[in-house]
Order: sequence, then structure tokens, then C-alpha cells
Amino acid sequence: MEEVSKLDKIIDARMKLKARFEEKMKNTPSVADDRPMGKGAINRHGMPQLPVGQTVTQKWPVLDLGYHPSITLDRWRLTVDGDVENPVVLTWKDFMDLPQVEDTSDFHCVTTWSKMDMVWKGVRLIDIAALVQPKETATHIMCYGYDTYSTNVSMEEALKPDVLLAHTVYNEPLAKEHGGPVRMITPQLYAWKGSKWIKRIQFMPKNKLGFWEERGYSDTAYPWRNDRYS
Ligand SMILES: Nc1nc2c(c(=O)[nH]1)N[C@H]1C(S)=C(S)[C@@H](COP(=O)(O)O)O[C@H]1N2
Ligand SMILES: [Mo]
Repeated sequence: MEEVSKLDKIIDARMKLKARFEEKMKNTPSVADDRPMGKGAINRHGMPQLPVGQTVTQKWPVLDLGYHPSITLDRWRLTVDGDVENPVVLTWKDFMDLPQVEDTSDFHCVTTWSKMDMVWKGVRLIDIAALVQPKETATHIMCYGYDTYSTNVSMEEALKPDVLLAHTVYNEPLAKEHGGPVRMITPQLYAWKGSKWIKRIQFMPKNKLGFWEERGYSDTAYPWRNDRYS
């Protein structure tokens, strides 16, 4: 009974968030651009499959700051706080009790490789947002990794249905070198916007730059605009 009402609450909050950001989301470049740069058939969100300047890879390179933190599931916590009504610290069980989804999406690294049709499982970022209830003033999130990484994402990007906190890829637990136990993915933005080993999501009332954004990479990171550097 209690479980049902918890889920109902998340669904209700998810619908409200969707309504609140629907217009903004529809107008983001990876949905709305009428002359996107790239080639191939139209993909899941309406863009040519391969963004400009990218090459398809079958392998999956590892890209990070060089330190791979080890977080066992019993010690794993995800803090979600900031400009929200209901900040939480989730344990692994709390996280796995949230609605789980499977989604296939593409992964575009700014260093020009793209890995297509990756099969992910995890929790939608919008459901995490539904749980904590961002205040009306929240416009962006900052995501922090256990390796001290950070990256900022606007709410209209973060709430897209393909943005996941992923724990499984190709039906296997996400390997440590790729950000396991849990990482974020942002299929409509360059992949540095998805923090590996995600530790904290902070909702913010205004934009702030993350690790690479402060070091000359684009704040917005749109693959179909070749939007790599600021
Ligand atoms: N915590 C953390 N997340 C991170 C990074 C990092 O250094 N630390 N690198 C980013 C970059 S630049 C890319 S391209 C992707 C790479 O993910 P992969 O190593 O699984 O291919 O993770 C992103 N997320
Ligand atoms: Mo990257």
C-alpha cells in the first residue's frame, strides 16, 4: 500500500515536471534544429544518426581523469539536494526500488568517437527529480562523481526521457572503468555531460560550470551543432 502511494507520487510529480519543461525541451537543438549537422537516417530524437565530425567505433574507449574510484554497493550513496523541496540520500536499495527502465541510445564523445545503439538499464533522471521535487526556481543541475569530477546540465536537457542513471549496460553490471556502479548518460549531448561514478546531483537556481566547462569545453555541448568548445 505504502509502496503504491510512493510510486503514485513519483508519477504525479513526473507529469508535472514534464508539463513544466515540455516547451523548453521541444525547443532544444537536438530536437528542434531544422538543419542539424550530421549524416545517416533520422534517429530516435529526430537527428541524423551520426553527428558532424564523429566516427563510429565498435570498441568502447575509457575516458576520464585517470582515477577509477571503487564504491561497493553497501557504501554507495547518491545525494540529491540543492534547490529542491525534498532532498534525499539514496542507498543502493532505495535506488533500485525506483522505477527501472531499459533504453537504447547512442554515445557521442567529444574526442570524435560515437558508439551506437548501446542498451542501458537504470533510473530516469526525471524520476529522481520527481522524488526530490525541484523548486520553481531550479534551472540546472550539477552532477558530481566519486572521482571529484563535476558537470552541469540544464533541466530541459536533464529531464529528457533518455537521460538515465545507468547501472547496467548490455545486460551486465556497468564496469568500474565505465563508471559503475552508476553513471549518468546524456545521449543528446556529448558524453562528458554524463558523470561516471555519480555521487551527488545538486539542483541549482542558476547555471554554474563544471570541470570541463570551466576548462574551455562548451557549456551546452550539442553534437549536431559541433558545439565542442566555448
Ligand atoms: N566522473 C567522471 N565522469 C566522466 C568523466 C570523468 O573523468 N569523470 N569523463 C567524461 C568524458 S570526457 C567522457 S567522453 C565519458 C566517457 O565515458 P566512458 O569512459 O565510459 O567511455 O565520461 C564522462 N564522465
Ligand atoms: Mo569525453
